[in-house]
This record gives sequence, structure tokens and C-alpha cells, in this order.
Amino acid sequence: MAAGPEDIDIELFMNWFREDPNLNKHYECWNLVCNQSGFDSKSLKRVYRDRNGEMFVYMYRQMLARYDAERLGLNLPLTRPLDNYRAPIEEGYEPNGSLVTIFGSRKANSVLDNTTVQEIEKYRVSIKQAIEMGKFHDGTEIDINLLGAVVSGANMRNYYGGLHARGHVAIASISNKPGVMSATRVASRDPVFWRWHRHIDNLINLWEEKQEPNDFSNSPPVKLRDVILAFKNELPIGHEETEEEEAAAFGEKTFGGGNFDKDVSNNEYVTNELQTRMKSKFWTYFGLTENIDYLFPREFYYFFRVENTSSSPFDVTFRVFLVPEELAESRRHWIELDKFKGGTIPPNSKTVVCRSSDMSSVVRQPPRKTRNELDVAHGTTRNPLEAFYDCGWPYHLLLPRGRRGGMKFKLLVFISDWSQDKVPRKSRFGSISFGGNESLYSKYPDNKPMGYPLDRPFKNNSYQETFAGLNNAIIRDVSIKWVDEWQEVFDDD
Ligand SMILES: [Cu+2]
Repeated sequence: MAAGPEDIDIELFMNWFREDPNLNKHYECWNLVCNQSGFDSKSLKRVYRDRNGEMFVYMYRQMLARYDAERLGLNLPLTRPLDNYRAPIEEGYEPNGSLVTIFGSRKANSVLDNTTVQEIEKYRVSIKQAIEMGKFHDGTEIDINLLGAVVSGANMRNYYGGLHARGHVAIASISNKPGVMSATRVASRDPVFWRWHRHIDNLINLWEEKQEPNDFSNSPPVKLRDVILAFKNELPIGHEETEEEEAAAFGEKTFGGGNFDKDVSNNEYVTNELQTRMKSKFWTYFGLTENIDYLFPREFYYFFRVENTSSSPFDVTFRVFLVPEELAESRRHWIELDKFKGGTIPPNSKTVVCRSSDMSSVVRQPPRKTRNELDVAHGTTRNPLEAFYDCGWPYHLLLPRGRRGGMKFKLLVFISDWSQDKVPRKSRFGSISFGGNESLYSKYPDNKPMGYPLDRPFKNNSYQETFAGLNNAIIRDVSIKWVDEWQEVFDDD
């Protein structure tokens, strides 16, 4: 029978993303280091990391936001939640390459076994009851950290069953031998992984939607005047050790001082369009070598124009987010691009703060850029302390791919007070957004809720109303274009 368009499995168009070995590696590392627990090597006791439940919610939500941005780029439907446990799971999955010898395959339209369905439906009812009441069964008040921990399976497992983890196991057991959903290093390859997590995120969102919007009325005494983007390779700077200082000096000279109030949208270095392209490399996994395609961003700098209107120096935290224009009203679809301490803005001054795209707080640091560096990520780290240094989103997936003709996004920059937030960057290791706490017992390095200022419902369900009139926030239009070529600023061997 000839295959008609209706026979095409549209999920195959997302394989490049789901099967990306470094995306898989990120997810595995994150599970080892940040999710749930670690073991104290002295006491041999299980230790839950600071804010592990909140991190569970935030990390998966960020993965989903990125996944949906890629789906939208391809005009595919957004991820549908797997919320009917009894319905056949339309998406089948056969592990890629040599993984098929290790993990089971799942046929399209498979169903979960009935006993499991009854069990997880019961857990869901209990969780929804708790959300309804605002309290868990033992009277403990719900907060995002506890809710995440309960749903993930880290807390109150006897009562709430650890719905998230239970679902993973249940789905993995559909096949003759356990499917990829049973193993963190490969789970996100399966389309059902994303559907299951959309379901879990929606459940958690039921509680979040009952909360009040953030109150930003007590905003810091700084005016964020502009965010300017420029491609790294086009700037008149060198790309050796002093690159960042040269870029900062260029920014101050071109966009600061006497030029601070000038419109620079027609400046030859300024762009409103970011770019991505696909590269390919050979990759060996379980003895099989295959040629894989992976996404790569064109490197850029941000230049933030900031005015301190007070007579005291002010330490700023910058928070940068990106969302496809079509999804801008969907709070959970905003992608964190960066979060950092932007230095001290002198009293009554107009300053340009310069930031390289490769420093991003979400990215595994130092970033891996060349084909050879990407290979380093393929080993499995079983030691959580070593894995900390591997934690973070892969640099090559920093930006969503966008579209051939360009895809419209909104860029949000939000400034908060570093003296309250304390977002550190001591060393260029790991990711401070997804790795966070360096040791088992240390605190997560940001006092604000994860995803702040997008952690609470929008005012009147409108992102524009939420950020309108704030001195410390700015929203800009940017486009992301998927292109074929550009001049690299580093050696990609
Ligand atoms: Cu999961």
C-alpha cells in the first residue's frame, strides 16, 4: 500500500531534538545531581537538596517550553497532555540505533494495564483533592516545593504514590522489556515522555493558577532602557582572552555615554534577528556510529542600557526570557535564556551592561561548542559530585531553531535587586539555573522563586498588563531565523 500523507508519523520531525545525545545527557545529569536526593557519603543517608521539588517543576517546565517552541516552529501541534490513562497511547516508540537491543519498543495505540490505571487514577484524585483544599492530607499547607516533591515521588509517597515516577514505570512496562521511559539517560527520546510531563505540569499548574499574580510595585530604582543584540563575529573586536572586555568597551562607546539616548536600531552592528543552523557529526553509542544532525546558535552579545536614578550604587540581577509570539500569553512557555549578576550600576549613571550569549546561566559551563567538545559529553557520569560540573542545558540548544523565513519571538528582560536575590557565579562550572547548589547541603543560588518573574499567573491573564509601566522590565520583538551558514568565531574541528 502506498503511504499517503495521513500515514506519515509527524513525530519523526522532532527526532532531531528528542534524540539529541546532549539533551539526553543533560537530563541524566540533572537527575543525578539535582532531582530528588543524593547520598551523604559519611552518614550514608538520603539527602534531599534545597528546593528539589520546585526544581522538579521548573526544569521539566523549561524542557517542555523548549520542546513546544520547536514543535511550533515546524507547525506541529503543541504537546498534548497524557491525561486519559485509559486511552490508547497513539505514539509508538522504537529505540534508535543500538538502543533497540537494550530497551523495549512500544507499538502505536498501546494501553496501560488496567490495575496500574486504577492505581494512578487514585493518586491523581488525591493530588487534585489536596490542590482543591490547599493542604495535603496531613494538614501541611501546599507550596510549590512540597507540591513538586509530592508529585515527583520524593515526598509522601505512601499516600500520593509518586504519580510522576509511577507513570514512568507504568509506561515503560508496556513493552516486552522495559522501554526508555525507565531510564533517565534515554527517557526524553520517547514522544510519550513529553506528553506525560505535560500532564504532570498541568496538574501542578492547577495549584499555581489559584495563586495571586506577582506584585512588582516595589520596583528597584533602575530604568532598563533597552536591550540591544549584536552578532559576535560582526563586532570590531578580537576573539581571544580579552574578547569580553573588548565587547564591553565597544558597547559603552557605541551605545553608552553621549549615545545612551540615541536610537541605534539602524546601527550596522545591531540586529533584531538571531540565527540558528543545523550541523552534523558522527556519534558513537553502544558500538554503533551514526551521523546525527544537531542545532547550533549563532553567537551573540546582549547590550543592556541601564539607568540608575538613585544616589546609591545598585547591584542588578538580570533575568532574560524568550517566548514564541503566538504563545506569549502562556506563562509556562517562556524560556529562560539567562540570569546573572550584572554588576554594580553607579549612582545617577547611565551604563551599558554587556553579556555574551555563551555565559548563559542555563547552559552547562564551560560551554561545549566544537564537534570534539560535544563528544566529551557522551560518557556517563555516575558520581553526582562530578556530574554537578556537567549539569546544564547544552549550549548548542540555547536558542530555539526558529523558522526558515524567521519566527517571531518576544524577549523579556527583567531587573531585580541582587542584594536580595544573591545570584552568584563563583566559577564557570555547571549551570546555576538547573544545577544550582554546588554541594548536597548548599542553598539554591537565587532567593527568588524559580522562573521569577513568570512564576505566578499574569495580571488579568495578560503578560503586557503584568509588565506594563515597569521601569525594570522591557519586552522586545526578535525573530529567529534558521539559516545554512555563517562565519564561526571559534575553530569547529
Ligand atoms: Cu519524568
